[in-house]
Amino acid sequence: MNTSEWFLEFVPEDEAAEVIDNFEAYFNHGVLVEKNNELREKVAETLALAKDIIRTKLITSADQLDNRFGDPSEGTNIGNLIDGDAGTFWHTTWHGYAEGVEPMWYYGEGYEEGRECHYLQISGMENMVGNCELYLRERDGADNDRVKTLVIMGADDAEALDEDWTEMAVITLPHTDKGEENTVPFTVEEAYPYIRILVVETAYSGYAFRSFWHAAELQLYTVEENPNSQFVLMGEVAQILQETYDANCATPDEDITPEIYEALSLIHI
Ligand SMILES: [Ca+2]
Repeated sequence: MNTSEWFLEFVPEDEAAEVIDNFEAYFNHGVLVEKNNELREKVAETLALAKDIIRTKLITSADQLDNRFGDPSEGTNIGNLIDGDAGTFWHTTWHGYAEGVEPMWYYGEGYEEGRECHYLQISGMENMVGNCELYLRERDGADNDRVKTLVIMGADDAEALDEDWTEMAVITLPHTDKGEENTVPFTVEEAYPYIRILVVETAYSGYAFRSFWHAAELQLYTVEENPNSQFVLMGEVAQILQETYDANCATPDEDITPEIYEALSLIHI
């Protein structure tokens, strides 16, 4: 007569830890989300490596930065934005209006109508098109007026009238606490040699939006994939990984399920 039997198998300690870890993820949603975020980071690294991403810095000289809104005491050195030093910053004017310059009035959809915005104007941006990235580091010590939402506008002429600037992108930073860093992808359909970065919302402790803002570091990049990369050579497999990753990233943390986690985990070898 056949009977079923149980076998006890030796499992190495690290494998056992992984089994327990996965088991916990099924019953504790916080653990699942944490593991899913770790997995997203690993997949993002794999994808970037496979695509052989070429990242090009677009602000290479402080001469590209127009200091019309620089504060007379804390905004005189606009090069502070690109000096690689988190301890130095640039501040738009909080001593009344900048001389001879009016703040731009932003009428964009979704924002409070008639809000006045200080902007940073940048030249030499004719290559900012396609897949791009914004890097912004908040100041360590400032309680108020940290950048939260910004609008990028473009024009063919440095002196174009306000109404002739075209909206290129709207970006809300995910990390707006003191000293936090942001790297945010965005896409641009049409390039313009001049851009303006208008800040339309700030992060604060005690004050609402006051028009003026500051940042420790700010940079813009174009992000290109190598056309002969491993990603391209992998064909369909790479596409499926990309699509599964995109679907995972588009799912809010509260909706992450073990199945969604596993779908990405299984394909990422
Ligand atoms: Ca700096």
